[in-house]
Amino acid sequence: SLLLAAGLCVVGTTGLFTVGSAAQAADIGNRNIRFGYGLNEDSVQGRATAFFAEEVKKLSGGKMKVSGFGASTLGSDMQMQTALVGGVQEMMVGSTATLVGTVKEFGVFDFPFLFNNEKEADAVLDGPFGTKLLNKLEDKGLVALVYWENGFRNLTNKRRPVEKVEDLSGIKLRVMQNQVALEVFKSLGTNAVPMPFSELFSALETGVVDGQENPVATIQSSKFYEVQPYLTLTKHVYSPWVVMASKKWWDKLTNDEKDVIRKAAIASRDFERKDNRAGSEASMEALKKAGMKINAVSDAELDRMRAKVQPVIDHFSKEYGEELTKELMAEIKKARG
Ligand code: TF8
Repeated sequence: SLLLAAGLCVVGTTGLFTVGSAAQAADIGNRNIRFGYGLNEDSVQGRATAFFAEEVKKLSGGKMKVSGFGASTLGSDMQMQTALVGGVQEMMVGSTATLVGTVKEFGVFDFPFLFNNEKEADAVLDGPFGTKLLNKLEDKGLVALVYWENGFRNLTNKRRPVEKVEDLSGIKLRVMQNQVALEVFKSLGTNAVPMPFSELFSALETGVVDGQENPVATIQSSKFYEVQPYLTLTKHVYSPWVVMASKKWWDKLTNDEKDVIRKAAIASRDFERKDNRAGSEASMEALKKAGMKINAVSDAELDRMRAKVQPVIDHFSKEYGEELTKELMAEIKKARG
């Protein structure tokens, strides 16, 4: 065992990453990190936050401790963003949709039918386009680290199965809090109501709204099946999440501490996307079992929806600058190969 210890020691000092020794040599102090998220603990966000916490612990030799706070217990996305900017909360994950008030260009990710599949989304988000948008947050007091996947959104409601665009007419639909989402769902004929996610379950339960849209994983983990009989598989938009740190806090970290957070964030991204993708089939099964009536929408009807929302996309493309949308489209084309 003496030999073994010596061996480990050699590995440690030659720079190969052995946890204890590398972390000890590095400039890492004791840090408590509050990490907030909106979904329940038993959700993709909860699992990925636990994974991130474990990675940070490993990479810091146990010195940096991440505590996860789920179910919006630290506030809605926007409240958490404010807390990060003010330096009174260290980290969070939240929707790009709620960042549009801070960096308006994030609104492009609320354009319906932008990505055809996850591969395209990964390439664009992790590539120069996605990175450029993340970097815009730094001036606003937020250090954005990686994108996690929320995923392709589908529609639930308590009124009727949605088979064609006309079926959306007059449905009181909760939408995420930005202009793009609002105008998109108005153009589809719904009575769109912007609302933070933290208020959504009770709004569905009490009938303040008839429906909402989110990926199947969230429909399951947030128990929307308890109050929503109809699920329509529209995959109308792909939503990313962003893992962020408070810049006020970040600026006080040593380079080695920043390195730990960055590495753990990248590992958590890969874990979360895998987990989300592996789980969506099971979520569908669970929703069926829970009694939801699930229907798909024909391609012809999806095309009609596309046509209805196109003027909204055109409008906001102009607002963000045609350059930006051109760049985005070029990146998507590249990803399509
Ligand atoms: C929404 C989003 C949320 C997530 C979560 C709170 O509908 O999809 O589910 O952003 O982080 O508001």
